[in-house]
Amino acid sequence: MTIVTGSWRATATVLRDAGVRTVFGLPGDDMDALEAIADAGIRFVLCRDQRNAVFMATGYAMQSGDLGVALIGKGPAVTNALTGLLEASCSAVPVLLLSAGTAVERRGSGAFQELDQLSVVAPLVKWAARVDHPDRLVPLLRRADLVARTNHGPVYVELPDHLLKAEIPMSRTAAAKLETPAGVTVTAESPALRALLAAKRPILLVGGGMRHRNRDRLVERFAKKYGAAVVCTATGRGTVDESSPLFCGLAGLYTPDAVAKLWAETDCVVTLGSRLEETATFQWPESVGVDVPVVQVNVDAAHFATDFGGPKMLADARVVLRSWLGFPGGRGDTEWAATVHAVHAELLAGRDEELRGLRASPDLHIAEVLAALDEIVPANRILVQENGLQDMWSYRFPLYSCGAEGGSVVPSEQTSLGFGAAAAVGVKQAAPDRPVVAFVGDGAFGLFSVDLPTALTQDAGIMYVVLRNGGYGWLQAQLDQRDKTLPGYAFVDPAAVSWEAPALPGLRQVTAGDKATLVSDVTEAWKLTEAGHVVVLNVPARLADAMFGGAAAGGDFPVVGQGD
Ligand SMILES: Cc1ncc(C[n+]2csc(CCOP(=O)(O)OP(=O)(O)O)c2C)c(N)n1
Ligand SMILES: [Mg+2]
Repeated sequence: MTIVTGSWRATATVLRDAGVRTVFGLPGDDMDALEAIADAGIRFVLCRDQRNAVFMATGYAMQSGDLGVALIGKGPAVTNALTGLLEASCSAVPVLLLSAGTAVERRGSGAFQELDQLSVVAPLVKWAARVDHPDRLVPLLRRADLVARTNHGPVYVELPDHLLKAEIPMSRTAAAKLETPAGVTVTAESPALRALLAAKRPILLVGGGMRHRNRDRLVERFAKKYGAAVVCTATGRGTVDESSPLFCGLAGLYTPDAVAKLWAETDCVVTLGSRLEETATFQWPESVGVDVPVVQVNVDAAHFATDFGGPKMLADARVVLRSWLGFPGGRGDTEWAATVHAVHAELLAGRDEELRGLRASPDLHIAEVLAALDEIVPANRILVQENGLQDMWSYRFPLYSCGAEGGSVVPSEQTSLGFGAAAAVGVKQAAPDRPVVAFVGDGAFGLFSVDLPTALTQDAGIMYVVLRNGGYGWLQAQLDQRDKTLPGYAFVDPAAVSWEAPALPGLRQVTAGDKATLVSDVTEAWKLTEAGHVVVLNVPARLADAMFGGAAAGGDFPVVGQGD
């Protein structure tokens, strides 16, 4: 049996054999990990902040569908990574977090940066282990890999310091290739299928669980066969071709007005790989899940939303779709399909009209920036999003749409501020040949900024469109809605609207002046990005230019969680 000296060297070998090509992280004091990873031919993206490292690994996993790996030290390094684990967990993506740990002989002695790390990460991971003996290292790492890939979430492995120079036995066997059954047999008695066949006005909701599972356009074919409207959750975005005539935008909070009538009339909702969280189901009609069945297909029973009645199928949604497609029946050419086509066309016409109106007014609008990006950056771009007051425009189909070639990475229901800005670095690693555009608020960008130098070390073009409204616009809008003012407190600083990112060597910045120069500004930013630069396109934004008006814009401002 081969013996490898040192836990990190053995780990690097296991990772390499598992196909890992990139690790994101910030090693602890000892540099063995860095050296071992580099020697194994794996790229180590050296971050400044562990939270960002896990965000990057999560972005990598979301884009590639493959394992994202982050590597960190111990104690505060682990607590700092927790928000990253929260995102990976809520996005249900395969991420492996590796950390250092206190040596077994020092545990309980008040050792430097000692922490019960297993307890701290436990609620956020699918599986966690501490390797206490050299013999367990390879089997536990292999299990971590299997669990992360199949249980849809992050896993954690701690490598304590007493193994730093240990002799680690490598396995005599190659890592097992995971075998997953190719099909399920859905019979005519299946309650889910019966609900589907009985439906006259179905809506198909595509969740994040369908990412990387729609290679041959199964969803679009299924929708056509059954004449269903197709909508998606934020995380599910990029799975379906949004130029398909049955596509009608995002669900819940982001539902375009014209689509509300489809929700009012539907008689069956089919959801694929979604947990039906609050944002995705916001303002659904009361009848949905009561009189109108919600057919849910998920791989994990814990992901079923039990607030909604209707058949539940525990299976891979891709496999189920294939089976459903094979069944005779389906009513593609219905009145309902015609209604859905008409809604799709109405959305496109509405966007054109809205843009015409906005272009005719003197101010620069975020919607116009999105239209310019759509025009100038090639269609295979991946848009990486945040969830602030103003970047939220990018959630509104078809103001921004993700065509057949396009990609999208969106934060989970947790909407951790700064996720998208950091994830973009991981997305670029996963898709080096595609344009990556991060569409972020200045608050999110500020949180990420400590790792802007990290992005610059990668010699890969990323375009950051930073909407500068002077700070935390979302919170300012909440404050502005109150009857009672709180003098002396503000979440935005009007002077900061004209700020730029810190001047760093190699960083290119373009500031969008006004609408007259918008196209040339975006073109310049894109040309620099295409040439391999990290580019910040600073866009001054007015608080009133918000998708959900708020008091600032004199419109309605839905407060999620308080419903109405
Ligand atoms: C870690 C974290 N803290 C707080 C929040 C709550 N939050 C949501 S949006 C927002 C402000 C975002 O500011 P910015 O990115 O500039 O976007 P803006 O709202 O200004 O458009 C905050 C603090 C969050 N989502 N995540
Ligand atoms: Mg802001």
